[in-house]
Amino acid sequence: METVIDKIPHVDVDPWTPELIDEPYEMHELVREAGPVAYIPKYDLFVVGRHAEVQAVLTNWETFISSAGVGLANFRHEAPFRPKSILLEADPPDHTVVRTVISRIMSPKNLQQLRDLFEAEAITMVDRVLEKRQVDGVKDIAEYFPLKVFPDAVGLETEGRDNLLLYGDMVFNALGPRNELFERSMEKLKPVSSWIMDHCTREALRPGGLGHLIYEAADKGEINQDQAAMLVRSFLSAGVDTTIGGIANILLTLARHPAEYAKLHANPALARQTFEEGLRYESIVQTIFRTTGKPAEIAGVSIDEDRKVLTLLGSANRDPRKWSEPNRFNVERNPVGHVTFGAGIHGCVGQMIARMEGEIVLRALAKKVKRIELTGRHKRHHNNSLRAMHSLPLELVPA
Ligand code: OVM
Repeated sequence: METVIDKIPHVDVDPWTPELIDEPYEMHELVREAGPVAYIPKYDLFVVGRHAEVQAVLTNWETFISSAGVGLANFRHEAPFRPKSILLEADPPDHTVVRTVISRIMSPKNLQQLRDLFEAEAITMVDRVLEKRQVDGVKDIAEYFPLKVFPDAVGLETEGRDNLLLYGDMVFNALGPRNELFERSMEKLKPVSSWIMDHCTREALRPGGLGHLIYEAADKGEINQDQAAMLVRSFLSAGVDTTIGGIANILLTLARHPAEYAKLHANPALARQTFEEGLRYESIVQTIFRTTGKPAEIAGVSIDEDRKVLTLLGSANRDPRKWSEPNRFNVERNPVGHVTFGAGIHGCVGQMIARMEGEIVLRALAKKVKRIELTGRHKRHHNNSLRAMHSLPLELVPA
């Protein structure tokens, strides 16, 4: 019998090879131009790369569910590598309860109280990197800043924070296939995940921090103690590698676009929209999946229940059907509608703190750095779903 798979375009690609992780944009174009929905034979997978369909899938949580996992693994048939996230890997009504709590903790009012602290840290950091002049944009800026301010805000001790990097790498690798990248990042699974879980307890969290606020919600009976620990785990899973990658990517992009950096330097008030355009231009999260929880339809194509659908976020962000000159980095563009933070009920709950971190770093740089020059080749850090960086040799020219 002919099935829908025979009727839609097939794209014979493996998005998780080192080559395509390094440089995904031609593959994105191939997927987008093949059709609104295509099929990847190697993984027996449906894929959407156009903005409209990515948006449609992500905003239809009744059909495209998260509780069967948001990676390639289908939790109806395969065990997750760790206990499921009660936030990321859940559907309403369970999801709604915990999302409400965590949304309130990440409210603009709470985040505003962190702003002065973040700004002071950024200024100190920029003064230090300007003194060195030759820096690694990854180690000295992109990793340094989020690894300082975010765990501080959550209320975590300083000791052992490198575990956060290793854990984030695992969590995001686990969204892809069980390939060598996944296996290698899992080698330290036991010590790293026990460090993480030990730091999700009430006792590990400074009173007044964002982590402790989760336990206060438990004290009020909104969630239970186990859920509180799991929500802290969500902070520690999603809050570090993501912002690090976002900052690394915008540093590389600015170094490659000196005229755009000059605009930012002339007008540091462009910091927030520059970071936003950076998020569109190089989406830090590249791939996220849904599973059809019932028979579904995408752009007129019928898809059976219990199928995995891959949404290519970085591709949607450069879809010419949505954006004019999508491959041009333009700090004066207003990139509303990019899907780097996803969309719908699972849209990134940390997006406001992420934007705040990016904006503050860029403004501090813009004020004191005249030019950002690439002094060598950057190296990507390969991860199954993050567009991450290993190193970025830069010279910072003082103003
Ligand atoms: C989590 C979580 C949330 C968002 C992203 C993420 C894949 C994890 O709840 O653990 O990384």
